[in-house]
Amino acid sequence: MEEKDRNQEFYDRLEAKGVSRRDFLKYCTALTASMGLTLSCTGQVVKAVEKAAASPRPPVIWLHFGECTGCSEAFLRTPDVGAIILETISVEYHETIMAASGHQAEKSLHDAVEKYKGKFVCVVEGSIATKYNGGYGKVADRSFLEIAKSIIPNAAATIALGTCAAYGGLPAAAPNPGGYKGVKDAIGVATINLPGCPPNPLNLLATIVKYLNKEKIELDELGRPLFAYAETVHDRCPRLKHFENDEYVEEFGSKEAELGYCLYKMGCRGPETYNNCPTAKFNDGTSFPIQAGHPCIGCSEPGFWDTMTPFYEEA
Ligand code: FSX
Ligand code: SF4
Ligand code: F3S
Repeated sequence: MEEKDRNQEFYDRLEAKGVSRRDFLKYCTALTASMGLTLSCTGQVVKAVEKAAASPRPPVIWLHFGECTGCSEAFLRTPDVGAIILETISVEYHETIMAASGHQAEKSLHDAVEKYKGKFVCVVEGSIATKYNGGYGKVADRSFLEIAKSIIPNAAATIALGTCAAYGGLPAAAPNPGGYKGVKDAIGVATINLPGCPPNPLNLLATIVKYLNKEKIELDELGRPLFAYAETVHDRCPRLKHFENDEYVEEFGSKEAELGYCLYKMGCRGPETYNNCPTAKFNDGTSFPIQAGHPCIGCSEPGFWDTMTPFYEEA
């Protein structure tokens, strides 16, 4: 099929899901910002997403362990970004959105792993109980630990979505009786970590697009893609003007920089938190915690919750 026709087919599929071409371009603009690129690169990003959508959709097995499902909710509640994500991957198993339950669900998981051994992408939400032989977290009488060990090593790549899967997150908060850990620490496999509680769906989309286009995803020493996590929240904060300098105003114009005063004295952890929230934003680019008037609580850092509490106190 010609490239033009393939792209048209992709746009038709999105249209059928209620995402117009105009909406798609809007998300590509947001995606460009979330990748830390200047807006003049939007055309390249559009092409990258089109190219990714034209490649065979990789089978994805999506596992849930100890967590609140906020990570899935974050992308399912951003329906257009969710639709684009679901147009580029083929979700073979996902407990929150699948119709099957009970034995039928167990069978579909088993069948998907057998069928796509070595080829599927595993997306993991939530952390894994490691103490007492994994006894503190089970599905269908199998521990998270056992499930993780039997499935994840068969994946072509593993994305740890959210702070829980990346570093342990809330289930690992003290005293952590179950010995909850992130995926890498629990079973020793390499993961691409997309922390955040919840993580930004645009960062998941950007990771999938890069993966499908066989672009190298540069990671920092904590397994986070540099395109999204190289700078701190503070580096791009719209309230930065009131903190130290006027560079932000020059770069982004004065409107956002007049948002209000710095929240550092209210306990803002923006200076020690690596994430692209100020440029990617949440809820279809509406806002992010600091823009909405709340200090950053460092939700994407390893050690969150323990190292970031008590909130509302200067670090
Ligand atoms: Fe954790 Fe995600 Fe926070 Fe919740 O699955 S990162 S508790 S938003 O849901 O894992
Ligand atoms: Fe930095 Fe937080 Fe102040 Fe923004 S509100 S300038 S992130 S300390
Ligand atoms: Fe989390 Fe701070 Fe962003 S609380 S969502 S890392 S602004």
